[in-house]
Amino acid sequence: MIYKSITQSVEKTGKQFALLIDPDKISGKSLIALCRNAEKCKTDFIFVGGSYISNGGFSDCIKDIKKACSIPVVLFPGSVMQIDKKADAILFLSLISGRNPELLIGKHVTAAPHLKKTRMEIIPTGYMVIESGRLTSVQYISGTLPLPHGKTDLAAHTALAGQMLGLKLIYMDAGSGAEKPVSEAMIKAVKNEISIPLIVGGGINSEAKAKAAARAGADVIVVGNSIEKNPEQIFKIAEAVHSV
Ligand code: 1GP
Repeated sequence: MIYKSITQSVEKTGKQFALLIDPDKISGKSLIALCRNAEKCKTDFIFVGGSYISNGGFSDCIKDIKKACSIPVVLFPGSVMQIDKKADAILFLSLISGRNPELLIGKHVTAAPHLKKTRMEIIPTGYMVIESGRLTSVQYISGTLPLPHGKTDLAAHTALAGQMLGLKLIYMDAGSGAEKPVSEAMIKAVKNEISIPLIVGGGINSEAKAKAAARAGADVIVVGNSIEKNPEQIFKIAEAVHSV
């Protein structure tokens, strides 16, 4: 269902907006208020997860989101601990920009039997971490080198290899709070090379950056940090993405 909604939107050259919620950073009344606003501005998905989550409120966070709105919840897991059967789908991430076998297949073996018991939609996703100006949590936690910011060919060929391996989505991420988002040149190069949908996130903190990423070819734009700091910004970002 979720994957179908992405491919249908791509067919119509529509752009979708995903709000990323890190359960460590927001909870209670502010989370509920944010979800209600997300619904008002027709947010397409709520992604939940992060490369490092330290508190135990993951499951409660999803419960609260589900109570507050009817936007599909998609897990964006930083670890096997971030699986919750109340979610609608999971981005089953393989870190194809890195060379760490645990994140290419290892953790997946541990997660697979748990996922089989749930009814959630599994979306095989090629996850690419892109250099962003400074060390981000995802680089540190994954112990992998990001793909260099200016190496557009390498990014395009990595994404193409992911598609040839049968992955259904590519997610290019500069990392949460990145200084520089993924460049428009890299988004264009990757989009030209693949025929599966492209998600882009990390360091997108203005309407202009959201719009630029969508215009360059991103099909789904993810914003976390910036909206966490300024929740009212969600209206402008959603509008910027949907109007491309
Ligand atoms: C990070 O792509 C996401 O994994 C979103 O990044 O928090 O910088 O918006 P921000």
